[in-house]
Amino acid sequence: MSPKARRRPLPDGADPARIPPGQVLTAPDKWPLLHFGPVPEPDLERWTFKVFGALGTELELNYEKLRSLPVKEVTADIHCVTGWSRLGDRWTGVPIQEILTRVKPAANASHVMAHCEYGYSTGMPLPVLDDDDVLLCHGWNGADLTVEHGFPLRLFVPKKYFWKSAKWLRGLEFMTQNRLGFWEQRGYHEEADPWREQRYW
Ligand SMILES: Nc1nc2c(c(=O)[nH]1)N[C@H]1C(S)=C(S)[C@@H](COP(=O)(O)O)O[C@H]1N2
Ligand SMILES: [Mo]
Repeated sequence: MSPKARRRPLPDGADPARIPPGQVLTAPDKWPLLHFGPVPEPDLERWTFKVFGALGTELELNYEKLRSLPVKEVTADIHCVTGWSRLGDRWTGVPIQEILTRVKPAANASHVMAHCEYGYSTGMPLPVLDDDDVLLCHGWNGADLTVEHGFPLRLFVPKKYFWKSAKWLRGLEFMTQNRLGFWEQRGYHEEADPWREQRYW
């Protein structure tokens, strides 16, 4: 770790072993905002979330249906590729495995693309998505997400750099081969593991 990576002293109780190389904690009351383009204005009457592609059954949910699905809370750390991390926030949403058991990915489905408002996208191998800590997230520390942070729905994939946690999620596309998402096309690392500092190509 470079000495300048620790500009801020760790708050009491923060475990340095939870901070990946080259990352700095935000102040506890600061959650930075980062996105490309404008913040959408959600229209919950018309909003839909679609799961499509290489599946046994496609699925379309409206907002009410989405919020009627089972939820769980995951306590997890987040790491932005630009260098900030936050530890131990509580993230609430529909466990991805609730969705996977409903849509039944095809045997040859290997990758998933998250599709968002205004064309933002990010992709990952199916086993990255299919994990216990991955959520279709609508809540943070006990309240609904704010619109700026992705309400009504964001993907939450805490083991990867935070650009994989796509805000304003509208669809998941199951694919039989890899495709690059918005930042991946612009030079971000496809694997995005913060512990291996897979930031950019
Ligand atoms: N739809 C959308 N989701 C997005 C982005 C974006 O530009 N558009 N930026 C990503 C990046 S680079 C980061 S670091 C996180 C930031 O989330 P936050 O603003 O809630 O901290 O959102 C990710 N999800
Ligand atoms: Mo980011």
